[in-house]
Amino acid sequence: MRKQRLRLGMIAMVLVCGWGGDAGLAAPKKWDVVKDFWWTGQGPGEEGLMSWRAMGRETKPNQWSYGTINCTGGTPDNPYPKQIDGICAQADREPFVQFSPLAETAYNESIPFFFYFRADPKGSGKVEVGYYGKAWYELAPGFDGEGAGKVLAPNEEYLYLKPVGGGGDGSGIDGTAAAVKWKAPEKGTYRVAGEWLPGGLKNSPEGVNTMSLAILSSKGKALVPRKVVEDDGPVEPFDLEAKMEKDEEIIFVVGSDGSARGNMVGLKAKIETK
Ligand SMILES: [Ca+2]
Ligand SMILES: [Ca+2]
Repeated sequence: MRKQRLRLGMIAMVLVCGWGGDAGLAAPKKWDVVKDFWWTGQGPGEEGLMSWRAMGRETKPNQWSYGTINCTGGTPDNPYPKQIDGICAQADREPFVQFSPLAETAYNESIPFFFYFRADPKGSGKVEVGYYGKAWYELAPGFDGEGAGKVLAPNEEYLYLKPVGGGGDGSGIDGTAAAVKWKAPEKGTYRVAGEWLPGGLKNSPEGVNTMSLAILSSKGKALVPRKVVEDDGPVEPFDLEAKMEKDEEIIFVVGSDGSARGNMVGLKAKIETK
């Protein structure tokens, strides 16, 4: 009787622990566009960096990077597209420009926000990507609209992306976009899930403003094709599997859709190994 109980106990232990302790499935590796956001810049007197560190946030580069995609360049024989789409992300065109840590940063204590930015050479505005502590005014994603109330303080859910605004005639610069990249550490299949949160101002007297969204791979594939959304529109969820080579990148892109006003979008994204 006692022997049998011992044997049952052994079987139960094996079922729970598995042989050798680590014989179970490897835990998936996970990345989060907001929790992993790294910022090395500094405000006046380095206060920005001190505040960032006090929040326990990342300061070292990791799988994520932040910058702009210029899809509008090229030559007449070999033009880039004027809109964000797969070809923008092809490595041989090298349209992506990463923000320079330290040189292109902005910080505000009261929100707080911690941004990277790059001024458009044509003087039509700045591309911005960053962390924002809360939705601080009516244009910020999550302040109102159909995503209302989703961005609490502190904001642990959404990164902020703003493409360059309209300049001159305000047209044809959808392809001067804000971009967030994630580089696959190894070959494999990854699940990419999250949502876009359109900001801006609905029912503006200036009319309806729109923005464009896409998720691309550095091989030129559109993992989620370009889609146009309106100011303060509903959240746009995504949930996909991507087969990636080592060092291939997933690129989250926001374009202006050729118009100037607002053009702010929040991004929530989690990536994990399958
Ligand atoms: Ca709004
Ligand atoms: Ca627009």
